Amino acid sequence: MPLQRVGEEKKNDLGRGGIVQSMTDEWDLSEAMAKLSEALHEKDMSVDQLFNDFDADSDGTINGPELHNGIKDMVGDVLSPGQISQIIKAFDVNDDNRIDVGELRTALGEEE
Ligand SMILES: [Ca+2]
Ligand SMILES: [Ca+2]
Repeated sequence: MPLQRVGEEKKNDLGRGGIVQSMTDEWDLSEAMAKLSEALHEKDMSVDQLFNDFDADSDGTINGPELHNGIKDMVGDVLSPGQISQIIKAFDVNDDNRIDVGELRTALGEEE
């Protein structure tokens, strides 16, 4: 094991302690968001970078398929369409069924 940063250990237990069941009823939106936020910090990316990464067609919004692929690449979880739409609903402030960069910032609690 390489050096482990103190304080990270507790958070990582959630994802690494066991098999992550992304396809069950146990799936939990807040946990998915926490993982996304954690991945962001691990990769040392800003929310803007993450957004540009997810927004495959660069139209300034993230739709369902983009979110699905983005989470798959970023977190490694393959989410169901139902789970994706739960995330979009939770993030989507202006109700256009897409996530814009401001909504993503709010959702991930960017502190800048
Ligand atoms: Ca897009
Ligand atoms: Ca929106």
